[in-house]
Amino acid sequence: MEHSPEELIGNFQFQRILKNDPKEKTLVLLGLIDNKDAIVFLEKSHFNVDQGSFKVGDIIKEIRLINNNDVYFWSSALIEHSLPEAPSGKVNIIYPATETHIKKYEEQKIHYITETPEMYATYVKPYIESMKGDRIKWVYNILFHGKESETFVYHDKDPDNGFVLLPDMKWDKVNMDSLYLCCIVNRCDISSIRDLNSSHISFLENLKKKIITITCTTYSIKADELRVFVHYQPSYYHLHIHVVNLMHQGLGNGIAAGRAILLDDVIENLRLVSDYYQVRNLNYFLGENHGLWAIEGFREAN
Ligand code: M7G
Repeated sequence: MEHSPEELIGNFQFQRILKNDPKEKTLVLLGLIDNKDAIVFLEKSHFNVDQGSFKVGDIIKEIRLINNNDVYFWSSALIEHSLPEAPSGKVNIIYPATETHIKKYEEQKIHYITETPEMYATYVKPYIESMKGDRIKWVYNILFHGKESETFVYHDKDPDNGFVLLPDMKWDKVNMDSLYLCCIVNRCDISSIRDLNSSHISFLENLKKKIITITCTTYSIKADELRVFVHYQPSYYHLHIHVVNLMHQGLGNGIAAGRAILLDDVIENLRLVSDYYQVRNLNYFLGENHGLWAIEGFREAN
């Protein structure tokens, strides 16, 4: 069942604001489409300026002085988008949205977690198993059912070492400053970094080398301009790697300490200690709406 975004937005009945972030310039709305929950995620694009032909007067439609003092002038303005062909915003829709989706996007208190190997074995691993099914259907659609294949940047079909590299749904595919690719591995036996050990080093090294070479040849960006990382906890438990322009700072918690771990650091840690991710405590932050936070034993063990 395919829907067009126009149709979904046209039928969207607003219910409440889940989150309104002034810094990230994002607004997340909850509503109903055909009596089913739906999430609409709005994000204002940042300025996409063509150095050669840019005239600031062309994009400012109304300017009204608020005040001035000495050499300082501040005004309100109606600003149009910098390049006429560039999108001024991005709209993501999740429909039908599950309770987990709603909770993920909702404003919530966050807590610092020190996850011991025992907490992982007792609470996190069973939680991960329970989250597989439908929650990562989109991953299997990409890997095995040709979904989004028209956008693939690269597809290596080898079942053990292969992967898909494709534009992440966070990227508008236009603005290079916010370049965001997602690399999803074909193998299904690695849910998170907790499953990695030294036997995966060459697999990860090969992955990293290929991701960087392909990204840099496809887009005019250099290797030292990329942030290549994984999340712990990730939202989806199937190994995937985030490949993002370093310039892209507007990612809030997505690139923060306590969530993002550089792929190079993962490899380096495995080189130093073979079972690094099995034996150590992992520190991260977690929203109160996260399924793990709902587990009393997990909260008490923290
Ligand atoms: P994550 O670390 O599991 O969670 O990353 P996060 O979403 O909290 O960052 C999953 C990544 O996959 C994110 O960067 C998502 O934007 C991206 N993503 C999620 N979905 C459902 C899709 C999708 O259907 N298509 C594509 N191309 N990317 C997706």
